[in-house]
Amino acid sequence: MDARYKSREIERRSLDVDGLKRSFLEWLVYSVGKDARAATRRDWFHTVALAVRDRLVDRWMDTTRTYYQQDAKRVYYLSLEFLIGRLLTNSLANLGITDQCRQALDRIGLNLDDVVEAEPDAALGNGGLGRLAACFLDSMASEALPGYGYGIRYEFGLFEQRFEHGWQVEYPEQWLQFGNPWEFPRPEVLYPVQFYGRVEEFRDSVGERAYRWVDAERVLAMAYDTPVVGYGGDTINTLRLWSARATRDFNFGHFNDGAYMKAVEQKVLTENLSRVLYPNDATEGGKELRLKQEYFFTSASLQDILRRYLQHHSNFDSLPDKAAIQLNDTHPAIGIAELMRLLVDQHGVLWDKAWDITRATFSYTNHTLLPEALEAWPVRMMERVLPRHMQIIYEINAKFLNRSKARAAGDNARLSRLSLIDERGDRRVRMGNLAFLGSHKVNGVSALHTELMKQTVFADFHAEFPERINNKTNGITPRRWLHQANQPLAALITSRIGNGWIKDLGQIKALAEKADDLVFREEFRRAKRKNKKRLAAYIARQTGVDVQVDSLFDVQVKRMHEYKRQLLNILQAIALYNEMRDNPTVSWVPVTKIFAGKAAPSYHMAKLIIKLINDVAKVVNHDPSVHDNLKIVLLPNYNVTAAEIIMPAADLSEQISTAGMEASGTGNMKLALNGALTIGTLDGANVEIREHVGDDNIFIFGLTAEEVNDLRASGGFNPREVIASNPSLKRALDMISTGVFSPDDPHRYHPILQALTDGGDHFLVTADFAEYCEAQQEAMDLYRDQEEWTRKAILNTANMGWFSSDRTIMEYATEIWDVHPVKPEHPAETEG
Ligand code: D6G
Repeated sequence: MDARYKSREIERRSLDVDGLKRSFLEWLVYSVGKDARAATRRDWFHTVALAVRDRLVDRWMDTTRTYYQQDAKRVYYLSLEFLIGRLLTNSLANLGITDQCRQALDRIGLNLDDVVEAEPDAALGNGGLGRLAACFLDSMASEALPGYGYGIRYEFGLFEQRFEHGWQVEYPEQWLQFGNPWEFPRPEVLYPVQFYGRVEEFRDSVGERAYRWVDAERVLAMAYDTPVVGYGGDTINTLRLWSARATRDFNFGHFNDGAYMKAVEQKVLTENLSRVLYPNDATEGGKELRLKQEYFFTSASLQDILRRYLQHHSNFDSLPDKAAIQLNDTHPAIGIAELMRLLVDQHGVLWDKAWDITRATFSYTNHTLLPEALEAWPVRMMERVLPRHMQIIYEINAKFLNRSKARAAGDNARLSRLSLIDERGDRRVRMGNLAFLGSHKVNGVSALHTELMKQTVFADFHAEFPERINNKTNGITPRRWLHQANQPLAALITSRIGNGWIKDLGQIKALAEKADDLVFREEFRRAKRKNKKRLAAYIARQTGVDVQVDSLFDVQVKRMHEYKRQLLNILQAIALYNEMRDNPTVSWVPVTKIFAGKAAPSYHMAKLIIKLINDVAKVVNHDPSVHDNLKIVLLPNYNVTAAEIIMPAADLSEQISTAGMEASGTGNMKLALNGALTIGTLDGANVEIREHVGDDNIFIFGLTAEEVNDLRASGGFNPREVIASNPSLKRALDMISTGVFSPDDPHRYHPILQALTDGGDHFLVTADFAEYCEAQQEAMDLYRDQEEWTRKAILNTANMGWFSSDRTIMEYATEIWDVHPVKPEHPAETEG
């Protein structure tokens, strides 16, 4: 090879400061096409990202090649959402070249932190479910598991949230506007995906009845690959996202004048399929485009999975030994009917055999018990959009109900609950039931949630298949959520126990004994204070509000939803505000209430609660009589990047959902790992967090899931009585209803007050109010004793090791997928 090329090839791999610097300068000129004088911050971001990307491509190829060579069993994580956030910091840290990169940029006169700021936040998800998928990708790569993510390359991610006069207003999030240096377009990886049309019956070559789907509309799914760097950079997996492309017919057909414009219009409409992420955190049923998105990415992914499998195999017998497909919620559940279609209609596999293969390949994660959030597609829509799948679903259902009939012994109500079709009203396909039936394992995402699944939504299925439901408590990646997001604390931990915790978070337990060490406590506090200063500056930039760094940072960040009860939090804030005004001579613990979160654009109640928080903040923050002892801020546009600033700075973590309604939560884990004390109900993973951090280091209050259930069932709950008997609650509500916070529109909050009274207070805000205020008081009292508070904060960090997504993912790998770590071979490196 020409020496010039050889040296460039080596340089592409070089991880030292000089090599990086030379690459940066070269990339800026030859790929970004700018010279240093004219380069913007964004140009530098693209330059650095491309140079870093160079350094992982070889290992990416090696990883893929090793999987092929060993014909390893792969796991395919199908998810409609991947909330990955920015990738530069993550790639640098996982490759272990953050410091080198910082120095290389230094030598060019640039600051890495500024460059990082130019990266858009990839918000291809709504909240917990999508962020979980992103943490799982990180953990699979870090645990050397052959894992692939499959999803949609939305052109517009989750909307950008701004506040205008305190109201949420949505703007498009154009994350791809300036290009995405991390992705590799694969225009040759194209699969046809069909919609509509009809099903034709015919006799196959041996005279058997067979079906084909004809007269359908075709869309092409085109792949974009993003490398997923595991910690240490040894394993680099693939996230494959699909983008919709019109078929070539649109481009090359012969049209007369009118038809030409129509055809181009049609092309645009077709490609709308991957244009935008649905901004709902609980599915809004009945939207045809959503059904098409789900089928689009699922079908393309399955075709790709079978194509890869067939490179090594000539029949489908060992598909379950080579591929595990995980359904992240019911969004890809149509995949069960699709795999049946591909196996039976396209590859001639017999029905019963295809069904065994399908069930052995799929597994399903349930994320919610809320009945309104369980997907159910109108039969009429399914028949029109996916006619062959509807037939297949009927067939699966008929066989299943036939089998169950004998056991049901005339219990028709039970049979109709087990059915894949909800026959009440306009008939609907229950995607949860399909996912359950077509999977060999079904899991919940926290111990409590899994128990409740057995007792509620899937009680009948659980009786039918008692081995199928299992629990996999969610986790978070310690790389992004501690090592990268909280550098002051990460450095302190490493200085005491080494850096083994980054890969094996269980090691963090060793910090527990340092909780009694005065010097360590002082340093722990100093790290927290640094993070709080950073957040305070961010708050000032975003909202114009100055907050005291030494106040108690009380944080509730998550989607705006009635069951998450931001309303309970703001009511307590009003009560505290009143107390402070009534007792001006008391020396109050200064408190900063920090909220952030988006509401689904059509969720009026959640949007009204946003407005209420902003209205209350305006009054409280400008009232000199509380002497800055209380500040309330609602940060706009909560996303992964904002979370990385907020999580490390929190003192108190609000996890106050109505018990039984939050499946797991992962924000609760991020905050506790970063040394926040939780104030929470016994809901979701809070239950397990309490078990790990200990009862003394968490503030638990409120009704339990069982009590909530009993209270609702008894019908005896009267919120008006509760309000009447609690003067501080009554006063807070009176202030809202008389327009103290909305003088321009005193009736603005009528719907909220109505829901809390005549509406029966479904989320039991009033029922939990008194205990919540007591728990808040306890937290404030404890905060006065900084030594004791810090001790408990350290014990939180030290005891959160179990909540690493590495632990979660290894449980999936061994108990559901039967997938094992594969160490990639790196021939170029071993050749020297
Ligand atoms: C990823 C990684 C790359 C590989 C490509 C195709 O982009 O190394 O060549 O996937 O892999 P298969 O989809 O053919 O397995």
